[in-house]
Amino acid sequence: MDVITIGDAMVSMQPQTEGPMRFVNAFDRKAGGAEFNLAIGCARLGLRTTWVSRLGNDEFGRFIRNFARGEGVDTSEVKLVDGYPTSVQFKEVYEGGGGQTFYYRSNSPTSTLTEEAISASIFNGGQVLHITGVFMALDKKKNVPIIKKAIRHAKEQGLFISLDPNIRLKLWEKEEAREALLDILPEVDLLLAGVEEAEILFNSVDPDIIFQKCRALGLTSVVLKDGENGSIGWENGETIISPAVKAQKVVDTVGAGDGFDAGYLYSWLQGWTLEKRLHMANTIGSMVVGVSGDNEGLPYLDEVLIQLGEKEFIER
Ligand code: KDG
Repeated sequence: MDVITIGDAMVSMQPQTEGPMRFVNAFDRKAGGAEFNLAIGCARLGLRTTWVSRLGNDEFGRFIRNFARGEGVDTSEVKLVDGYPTSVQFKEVYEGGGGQTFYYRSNSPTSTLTEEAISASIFNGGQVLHITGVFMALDKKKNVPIIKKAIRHAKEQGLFISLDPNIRLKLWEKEEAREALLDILPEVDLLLAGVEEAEILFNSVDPDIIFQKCRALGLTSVVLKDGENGSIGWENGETIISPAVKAQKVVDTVGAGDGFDAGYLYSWLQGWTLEKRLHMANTIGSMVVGVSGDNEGLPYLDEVLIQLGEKEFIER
């Protein structure tokens, strides 16, 4: 496998109209979840990707598992469990692509994912373990040890550890997130954080201070994602500012960060320069926001190459 990730997924009810949810009468049934989106993004780029999860043994669970399978994600570590209905999120979307999410996931099927399920064999032949704060936030007490075990196995087998804090303040308090994530960071090689998340973690918005603090924790690479302002990368003392790639349109910003991460990991695995990796990641982020849904806008490799001007677009 190229990339292995662990986390929850939900049925995502995407509103057909903009504005407050209390006035929305029709939704499209889609699927979402930070680690799930990342797995789809990686698979669409051609990476061999494993997603470790638990879903309800119900129609929604089957829908999500089949969706992931259809995208070519390895779901051999996704089990459908009885007694825990598949989680659901309802989204509110406003003009300009922003909005908010309402979660119905307090008893997520991933409650049944235990440390024992994280065997060393999951990481055999893998290259990257990607983890995010969402899974940790769902049950800090149980899931942080799971993540630590996954990191231990992954490191023993030489995998690169990537972390996106993905701090969801509807799932945990800033202080809790900070404490848990800072505890994990010394085990991580690459941090892919939004600027607001970096501020929560490091009490600073100054990239140099953030990079210094990360270096002190032993990280070798840090990327700060700043949405429509682009991103800044730091690796082994080198800092690169990568300007934003302008989105053709912005209809739904959810999932852009996961697309960014998938693009970054893909290009890291290709051995591309930091500058090229950031540009690839920014480009994918800009493509994701143009499509409604958490992962529908994640591009296939050919589509990004066309966007990057590296492949010709033939209309007909
Ligand atoms: O990163 C996007 C995801 O966060 C979204 O698909 C679902 O909010 C979500 C979550 O908590 O995973």
